[in-house]
Amino acid sequence: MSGRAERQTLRIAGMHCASCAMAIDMELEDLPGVAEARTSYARATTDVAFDPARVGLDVIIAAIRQAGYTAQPVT
Ligand SMILES: [Cu+2]
Repeated sequence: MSGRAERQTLRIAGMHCASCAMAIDMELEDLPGVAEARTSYARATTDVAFDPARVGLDVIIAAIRQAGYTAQPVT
């Protein structure tokens, strides 16, 4: 573990129930470099913690898109 973690909130579009949020968490936590993903269906956001040396935000957003949703970084 490098101990370096970056946190980012993403706004998610396309979720229609709480299991969509769980599906996104599982997809993201399968990615090497992602430490934690917490998706809220109610808030339509994902809070993701990742090691920027191992995985980029573009890869995270692509994985969400692959699962059938869209993601936009919240600044
Ligand atoms: Cu759903």
